[in-house]
Amino acid sequence: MSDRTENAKRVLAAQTIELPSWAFGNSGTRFKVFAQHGVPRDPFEKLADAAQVNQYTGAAGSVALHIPWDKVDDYEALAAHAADLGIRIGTINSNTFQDDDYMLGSVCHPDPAVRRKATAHLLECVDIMDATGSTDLKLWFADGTNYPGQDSIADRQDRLAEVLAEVYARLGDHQRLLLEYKLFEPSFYTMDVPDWGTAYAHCLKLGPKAQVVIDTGHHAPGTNIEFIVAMLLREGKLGGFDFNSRFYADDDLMVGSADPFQLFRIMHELALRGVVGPDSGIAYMLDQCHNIEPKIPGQIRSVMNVQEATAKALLVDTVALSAAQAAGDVLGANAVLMDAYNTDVRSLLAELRGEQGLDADPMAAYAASGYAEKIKADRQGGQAAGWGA
Ligand code: RM4
Ligand code: MN
Repeated sequence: MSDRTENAKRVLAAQTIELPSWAFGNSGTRFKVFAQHGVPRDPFEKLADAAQVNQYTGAAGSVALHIPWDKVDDYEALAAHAADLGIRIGTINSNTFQDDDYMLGSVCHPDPAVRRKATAHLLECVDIMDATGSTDLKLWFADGTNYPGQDSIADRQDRLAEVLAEVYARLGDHQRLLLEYKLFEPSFYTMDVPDWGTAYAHCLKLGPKAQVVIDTGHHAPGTNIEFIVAMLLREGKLGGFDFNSRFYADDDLMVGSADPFQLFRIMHELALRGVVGPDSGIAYMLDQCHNIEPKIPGQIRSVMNVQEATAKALLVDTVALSAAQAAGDVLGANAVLMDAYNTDVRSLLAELRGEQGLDADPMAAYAASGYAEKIKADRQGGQAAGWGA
């Protein structure tokens, strides 16, 4: 086995990808939420489903919560339940976009009372981090405007900065604030955090515990995301990823399904800098919805897609690449990259799984386990978790 393959296996064995609790509940588009049988009815059952993904991939040991969707009376009990299942609670995601009060925004709203309410929610999320042992607070704001003149662009930034500073001050030494940007939707004229530059500017002002999150679905079509990755890494401000894929807008499809080459290019930038592993300070997670496909295998497939892109990125012959780049060998450099991308890494990953005591084929192993049939039979009655609940 070549050194590169061996190194790839070592890095892949340690790689972890966080799962979003909301991927296990019912979801849909703004036209229709499709109910599936056997979906979790509470956060405890969401964790149980997430643990299945970890059981068959060995690479998904943590779950992100979304508050208030995952509100429980006893967060210590929820964290203990996760530990019993061999996983842990990861990022805490705030939600200031589903309350009537937030029609004109939350932390950027012109009314100080609404801003206060949103701030209180964010501070509550930090309390939940304390109770669950979570270290990352992920902030995504639906704030923005639909019409020119609707509100002051600059004043909204001041309001945002003020709230962020208050939340930042509440963080413990080991906790971080991860700020996520999104170009458009739900607002269409301006979003208050539309791009990485805005997120970066706020994080820079806040301090070292504030970092930027890249959601792969949150850019204009054609945006070179790997360039953003390289820039944020260079500035030490890349805090995490929300992986998914898109054809048109924020489609939240399975990562690597629409554009596996883009995912490879992103992983290449990360592999070059040696920041693929769990100690990198980069929170890698999925942020997807499975509207028409079964959810647990959808998550398993997504984890595998990230692993495949990572494996290919780790197989890039970086010595040959640097030599070709230094020599100005345009075609040679490109060929080195494409060689890695065109490598079939499925057998390497199957072999690795065997070494880890996992089934070589996680999709087949899950399908054969009977878990899907069991939850369909067991989860009768109660209210299925779903979009907006
Ligand atoms: C947003 C954003 C957030 C996610 C919500 C559900 O578009 O991507 O990260 O928490 O959706
Ligand atoms: Mn996201």
